[in-house]
Amino acid sequence: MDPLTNAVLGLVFLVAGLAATVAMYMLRGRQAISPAVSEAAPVVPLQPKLPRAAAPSTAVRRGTSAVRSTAEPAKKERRWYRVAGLDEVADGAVAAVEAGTTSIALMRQGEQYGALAGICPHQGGPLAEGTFDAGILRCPWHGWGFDWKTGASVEPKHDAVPAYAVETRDDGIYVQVEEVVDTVQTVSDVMVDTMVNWGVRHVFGMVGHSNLGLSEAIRKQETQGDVRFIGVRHEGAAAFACSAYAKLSGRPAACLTIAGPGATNLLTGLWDAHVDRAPVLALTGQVDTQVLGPGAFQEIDQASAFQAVAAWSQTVLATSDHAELMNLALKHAVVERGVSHLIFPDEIQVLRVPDASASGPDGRLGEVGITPDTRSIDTARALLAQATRPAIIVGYGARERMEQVLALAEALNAPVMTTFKGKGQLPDAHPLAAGVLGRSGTPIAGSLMSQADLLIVFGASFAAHTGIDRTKPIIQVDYDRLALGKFHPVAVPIWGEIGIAAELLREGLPDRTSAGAMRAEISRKWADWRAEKARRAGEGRGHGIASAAIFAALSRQAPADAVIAVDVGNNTYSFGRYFECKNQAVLMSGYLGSIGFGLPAAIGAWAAAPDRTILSVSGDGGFGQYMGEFTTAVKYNMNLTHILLNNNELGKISKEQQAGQWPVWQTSLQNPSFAEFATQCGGYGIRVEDAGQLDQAMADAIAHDGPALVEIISDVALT
Ligand SMILES: Cc1ncc(C[n+]2csc(CCOP(=O)(O)OP(=O)(O)O)c2C)c(N)n1
Ligand code: FES
Ligand SMILES: [Mg+2]
Repeated sequence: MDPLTNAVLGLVFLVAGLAATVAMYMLRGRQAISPAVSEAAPVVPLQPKLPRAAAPSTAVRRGTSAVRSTAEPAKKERRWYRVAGLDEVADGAVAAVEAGTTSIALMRQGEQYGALAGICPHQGGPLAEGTFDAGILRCPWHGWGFDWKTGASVEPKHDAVPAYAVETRDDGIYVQVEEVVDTVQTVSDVMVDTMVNWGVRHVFGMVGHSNLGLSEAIRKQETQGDVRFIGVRHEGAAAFACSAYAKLSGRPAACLTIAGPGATNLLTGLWDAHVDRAPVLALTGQVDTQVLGPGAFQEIDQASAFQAVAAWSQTVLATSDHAELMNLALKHAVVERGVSHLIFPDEIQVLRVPDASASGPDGRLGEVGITPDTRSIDTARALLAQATRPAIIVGYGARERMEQVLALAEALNAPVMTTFKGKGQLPDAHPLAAGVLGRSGTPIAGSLMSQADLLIVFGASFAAHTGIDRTKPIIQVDYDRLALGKFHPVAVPIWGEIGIAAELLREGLPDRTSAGAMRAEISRKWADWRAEKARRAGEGRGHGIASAAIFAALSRQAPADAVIAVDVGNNTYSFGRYFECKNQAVLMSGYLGSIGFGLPAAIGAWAAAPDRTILSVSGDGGFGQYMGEFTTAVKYNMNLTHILLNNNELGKISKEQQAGQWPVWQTSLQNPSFAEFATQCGGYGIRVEDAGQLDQAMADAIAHDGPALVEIISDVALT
């Protein structure tokens, strides 16, 4: 080939290759996610986001003009980058370097250099990891060869790879690349912007192959301070973190995954949110629409996989009204208090939509202050007037309305007991507090319920675990009509907002004269129970510390306003029974009852309430499921403390086997030193083998500024 033809051909290959590379690289994130982005100020649920420069109009524009977008050429600029020192690449070698955001295979032959795109045009093989010989760079995957200067394929019919200009300067080797510099918004930009307008401030997840366009939109929002991304080690932790975030704050956070395995990893945590009625937004990547169907790599039918758990699920298409899809996702999550799911095929994420507008929640949600119907209030008042020993049971659904419920309790002089999920909704030191009812509860609550002649139940779901006595007359208040009389008839089902209902019930109550008696009775029962707890705390068989001692110490050491995420197992039952709450918020995997919830939930709680002390409690079995997330806590310097009860056993399962007269089988655990593990992750770890060390160890761990773990050797039999 004569030199002129050679040069012309090289130029053609160069231009064609450049276009391909630019398109390919448009799909890629531009730089690493910065962990140092400042936390956005906490927001009121569903308020528009903080004002910022160049905020898009929140007007809803129906039918975005998305599809006209891709035909428009992106604005590009040529830039030189220093990619290597003068002697960094050995003669005859190829090295992987970066010119800005472009991956380059840099080759050296004598004093000459060649620079080709680092990604093979065949299936994306890493060219810089290939072989370079006699002026030909061969891809390590399937062996395609490319001329090291022009990028032309040495085999007929194969595509060329882009080649770049190289210069040797005094201070090193420079490569010139063409970069996209325009800021035309993408489908992802519009949707993430809309998501932020709905008040979503945190995204938990893992960036990867099929979500990079979406990740880029999140990254951009993060650099503006509007959203924070927390990269986890397992997507299941992202979903649990979102679930806990919503349980604590009432607001949705989002979780982000790739297609296939990333998406399926979310499912346990999403089920937790679904069955406990917590709003969560799941964002999953998907393969290109072009290859949807035949079973491409990592392609699964995500819509079907999420069908049973999602209140609402949609695939984002080129012709979708993108902002509106995000509106609907968040509206369903918030109103139905469940999981919404958006599937983002890869190429749709980066469709350019210059004329589309973001949207938001304005005018899309009604108030939830439902006033109960007067007939049911009148019937309930008549029952209250006759009752001599009414008792109040509060569930998790009443957590935001405790002030009104307690005012009613005071007026009635009624003891107030909580479900396990409602633990902490009133301080145990309150003169009418009777602690937790049921299997993880106190004998105080149990005996006061059995002596009551009327139960007034607010926001509880009548789980078997709580064991609300159905033989008693019951007034039940809930704002979910399906929850009323869910398993059996109740005397008066009241549909309405709990605070409003409690106030209406309080109005016109007859004067109750036995004011002091009930308080004195409750106080006596507490004294008896505390004496019993102290006796149990003193027990020891030389096989570890008794749970009563562990939770007595935690009751002393946990700050009054801490958030405590618990797990599942004997450790959790013991927490329910022995820990005495001040004003702490307790988070749990209630209806799903998944072990492993505790640590990821603490991560979610840390994001939702950065100013509160965050604690989590689990056993060795539960911690083992997501222990990798301790590194996540270290990475983001989360100020949280995990209390780990190590009994070398799936203790609760052993107990179940014994109770069912099965042999105890396969419940022993092979554990590392968890305290050392925490230290090796870069956190603070301490091991406690003696009850006398509990308080100091907990105090030190809680005082530590960053993630801490207290490993307590506990006795499996002393729960
Ligand atoms: C994901 C999941 N797998 C299994 C179970 C069943 N399960 C309930 S408690 C428990 C044992 C937990 O052991 P550990 O965390 O050590 O707590 P311990 O009972 O010893 O305090 C298991 C396996 C579950 N609830 N969730
Ligand atoms: S990916 Fe390079 S030859 Fe196949
Ligand atoms: Mg255990």
